[in-house]
Amino acid sequence: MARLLVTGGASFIGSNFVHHVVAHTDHHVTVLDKLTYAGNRASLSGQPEPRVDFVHGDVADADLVDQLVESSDGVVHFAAESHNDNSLECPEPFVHSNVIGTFTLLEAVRRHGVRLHHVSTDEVYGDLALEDPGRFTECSPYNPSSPYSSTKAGSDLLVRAWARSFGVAATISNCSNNYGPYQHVEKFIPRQITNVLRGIRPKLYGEGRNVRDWIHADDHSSAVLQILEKGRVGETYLIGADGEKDNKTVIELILTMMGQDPAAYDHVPDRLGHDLRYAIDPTKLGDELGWRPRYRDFEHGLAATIEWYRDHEYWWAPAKDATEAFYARLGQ
Ligand code: NAD
Ligand code: TDX
Repeated sequence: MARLLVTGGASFIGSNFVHHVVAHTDHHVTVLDKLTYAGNRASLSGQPEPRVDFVHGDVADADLVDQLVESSDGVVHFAAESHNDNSLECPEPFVHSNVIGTFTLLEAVRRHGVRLHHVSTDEVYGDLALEDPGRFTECSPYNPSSPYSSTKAGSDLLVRAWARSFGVAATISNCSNNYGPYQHVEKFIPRQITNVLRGIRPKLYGEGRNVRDWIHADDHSSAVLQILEKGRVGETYLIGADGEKDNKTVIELILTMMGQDPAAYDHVPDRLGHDLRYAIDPTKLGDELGWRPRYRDFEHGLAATIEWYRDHEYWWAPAKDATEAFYARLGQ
């Protein structure tokens, strides 16, 4: 049995990963999470107590991180500010958590010789043209657009430098857009589902031709666990599940699946610098580690996600009003 430290384990994807590790391994998990507006302890409820410990703290707190890393066999790093729209309004917490937080963790794993898996995003590569047949690969050049993606790019580059110069045993993954249970209502899919549940019209940025490459959070978790267990140290792996869809298609699908008129949504002003298209080529992960996604049918996964939000209003309702007030200030 290994002792895993999971930073940001109360997040959407981090909590999914903790559930996945508890179900599929005998590892012990210590979660380190600051419980920002995006963190939610309720996302970890139902975990058997001896398997998961929770530490409330900041990944940029060097003393705390040193102590936790020293008593771990491996670290999986999810903690981050993750929302592009917030980063355009107020970038400072992104620099703190994503850059300083990753630096702090790297110094600790370097001191204690502990393996690190760094969880990152395909947004570090910028965007692709809508008509471009290409997809991102591990060799794509870094070209981030937003304060969020630039701080994630910065954190990836720190990990690469600490691996090369100091021999830190690190891997990196860059994944596409996740969906599934426990995602904050600020994000595209849960925002529209909970809008419909509240009788608010869904909101589409601009014309909605932007393409995202959707993957279920459970598939992201299984990929991260495989990279941690079998991935080659020093390597980057892209994670994706061939899920390209434009935003207009997704919003109309949500409305239809929820029994509404598919045209009953509003066009709102576009995001600044809005990336056009993300698309992942996951060949390396499949060929080297044999990873395959389990959720191959987006509509099936979306239907289950809609049901989850219907059944878990207690989980999302406390954040809904503040989120919509934020968007109202932006006119979105
Ligand atoms: P989220 O916004 O749901 O949660 C972020 C979590 O990090 C929260 O629990 C928050 O409390 C914690 N946190 C923030 N700053 C912290 C700090 N300084 N110290 C400790 N904890 C802190 O995030 P998410 O969408 O689940 O994303 C998790 C990770 O996965 C991020 O690193 C993100 O960049 C990456 N990622 C997300 C997606 C996606 O589609 N959401 C895709 C690819 C990669
Ligand atoms: O109300 C909305 N209407 C809308 O059209 C919202 C919230 C979003 N959008 C659009 C913007 C994007 O094209 O939907 C798309 C998805 O938006 P987000 O959910 O904000 O995700 P995105 O900006 O693509 O980034 C996500 O995927 C990569 C995560 O938030 C990042 O953390 C991850 O790195």
